[in-house]
Order: sequence, then C-alpha cells, then structure tokens
Amino acid sequence: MPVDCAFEIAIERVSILDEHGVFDESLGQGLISDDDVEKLYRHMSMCRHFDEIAFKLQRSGRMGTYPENRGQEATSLGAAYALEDKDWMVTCYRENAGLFWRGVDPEKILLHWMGDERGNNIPVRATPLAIPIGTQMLHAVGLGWASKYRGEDGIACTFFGDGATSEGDFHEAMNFAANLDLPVVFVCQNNSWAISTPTAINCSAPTLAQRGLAYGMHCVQVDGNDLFAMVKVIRDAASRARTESRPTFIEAITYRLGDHTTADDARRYREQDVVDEWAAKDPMIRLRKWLEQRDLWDEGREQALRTENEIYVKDVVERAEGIEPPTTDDMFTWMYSETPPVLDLQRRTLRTSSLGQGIDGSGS
Ligand SMILES: Cc1ncc(C[n+]2csc(CCOP(=O)(O)OP(=O)(O)O)c2C)c(N)n1
Ligand SMILES: [Mg+2]
Repeated sequence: MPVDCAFEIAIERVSILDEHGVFDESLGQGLISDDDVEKLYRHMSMCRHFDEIAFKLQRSGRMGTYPENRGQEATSLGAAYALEDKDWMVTCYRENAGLFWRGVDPEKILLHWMGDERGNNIPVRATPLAIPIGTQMLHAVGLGWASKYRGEDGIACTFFGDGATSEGDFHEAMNFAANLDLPVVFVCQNNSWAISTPTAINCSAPTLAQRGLAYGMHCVQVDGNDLFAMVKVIRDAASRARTESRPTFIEAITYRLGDHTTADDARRYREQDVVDEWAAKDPMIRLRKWLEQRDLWDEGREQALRTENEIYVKDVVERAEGIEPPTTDDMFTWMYSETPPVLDLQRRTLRTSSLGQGIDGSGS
C-alpha cells in the first residue's frame, strides 16, 4: 500500500470529580483518604483567603504586584500532595496552594511580592517563583538530570502556563527531557489566557497536550479543577519518572478567575458570562460537595474554618510586614560564597557614599 498510516494515537482526558460533584468510583475510590480530602479542602480554603488578602495588600499600596491564584488551586495542590519530599517542585507564580502544602511559609510569598529577596529563600525542595516565562522548565530538566546522574530517585515536577508552551525554553526543555530519558513531569496549566492572548491564538492544535507527542513523550489531558484527577495523573507520571526515568506532559485544563495580575483588567478582553461559567467549575465548590455528600462537612465547620483562616493569614501578614528591612549589604553578601574584591569595594563604597556615586568617586 503506497499510503499507509505512519502514526496514530489518542490522548486520554482524565476526570474523576466533576463540577456537579459526581464522583467516578472506579478511578477515584481510595485515591485520597477521607481525612486527607478534608485537610486538602481546608488548605485550599486557607489559600483562597490568603489570595484575597494578598490582593487587598496590593490594592492598598502595601505590596508591589500580585497574581491572583483563584480558581487554579487544584493543579499545584494535587501535585504537591502526590509528590514526595525528595522531589522538586519547580513553579512559576500561581502555585501558592502546592507550595504551601510542601511547607513553604506563606510569609515568603508575601515577601517575594513585596520585593524582598528573603522571600526566595526556600528551605524545602521548591525553587523560587519564576517570573520570566519558561525559564523554570529548563531548571526542572537540570534538576531531573542531576538526580539521574547521582543515582537518586527524586524527580522534578514543573509548572507553566499555556502561553509558556510557545516559548523556545519549553521546546528545549521537552526535547532534552525526552531524549535524555529524564525524570521530569511537565504540568501545563491551560487557563485559557496568556494575559490577553487566548490559548486558541497561541496554539492551532486542538490540544496543548499533543505538543508533547512531537517529543515522543507520554501525554495526558486532565480536568485541572478536579483535585482527584490531578492526584491520579501526577502519581502516574511520578511513577513513570521514578521507575522508567521517562518524562510526562500533562495538560491541566483550568481557568484563571481573577485578572492576570493586579496590573491587568481582564474585563477589557473577556466576557463575564464565560467567567461565570468557569466560576461554577471552581475546584473548591466540588470538593465541598464531595465532603457534604459524605456528611464530613457542614455550614458550622465552614464558619469555624473561615475564622481560623482569618487568624492564620493575619499572622502571616504581620510577620511579613514586621520583618526588619534588608540592608544594602545583603545584595553583596548573598551573591557569592566569597565576595570578589571588585564587589567588596562596591560594598564598602556604598556604605560611605551617596547612592549615585561611582566607586572611583567620579559620579559616573
Ligand atoms: C520571557 C517573558 N516574556 C514575557 C513576559 C511577560 N508575561 C508575563 S506573564 C505572561 C503570560 C503568560 O501566560 P501563561 O504562560 O499562559 O501563564 P498564566 O499567567 O496564564 O498562568 C507574559 C507574556 C515574561 N514575564 N517573561
Ligand atoms: Mg495561561
């Protein structure tokens, strides 16, 4: 036959708990214990409150800028729950829920957005937030490669947006990870928008997931607002990475319910009725339904949780705002383990001269 099929494949889409609270027992039974579902719901709720307060801090001039996480909590939280402490979480900037679950102090995230470098000093296996779109995917590949080279079984799981899949860094990272058999999980959070650019303009293919096919990678699409489905696909991908040292590309379908950041006004480019449709698919609403259906949650507990969240987040804000201001020395102290003489000279000059003056006193 002169014309034959060279390659044919289907991409699976995984969903376990849908927006109406309907739960697929065959996939979801025993995936997360009842106790843990409650803990995860409580955590998501705290993150939602944190998000609201962080937004208000920016609006009242107490923080530089802030990207709301609202609506996207399940993607990174599902991953953080499924990963192990020895694994790396390599994020961009909308993964508070996963980072806090990992043990990153929420105070660090506030400090980061307040422009304080101490917010990037993270004591667990998570990297500082990546603002340049795409860079973190390459960092994850490096971390996965290092783990393989050292014979360790930690893996790297990286997060990025739909827009990031059009960056060269994405393709370089995918190519490296696939061809060198690296233990990396790529999680694309397709939230429909890259600021004001809709996903359809950024990708002409029907799914983003299939971008991974070109690299010979296992690809899957998942309901990113479904915590159960996220846990399942991340566990599968982590196991593939750990036992076969093969990467996976996950396209998590979610939606950014807020503006891109506090510097954006999404009303200028998207319709409110679409936002309302997605608001009904909120990951928290369906998780609460799941708990209520099993008599594990009620309005009384919800009220008590709100009060707990308020007390907790108030303390986080007080700690972030109460921290002693950094000194100008810090930018030299933490740059190199041994400060080179030329920087040491700059450090000493900075202490004794006005900020605008050059180190030779010329003012240039
Ligand atoms: C290299 C680079 N180019 C441009 C920007 C400006 N920028 C910030 S966020 C963004 C859109 C990112 O969209 P997406 O990857 O879908 O992430 P989302 O914010 O939707 O999660 C752009 C273009 C940047 N931060 N870095
Ligand atoms: Mg996006």
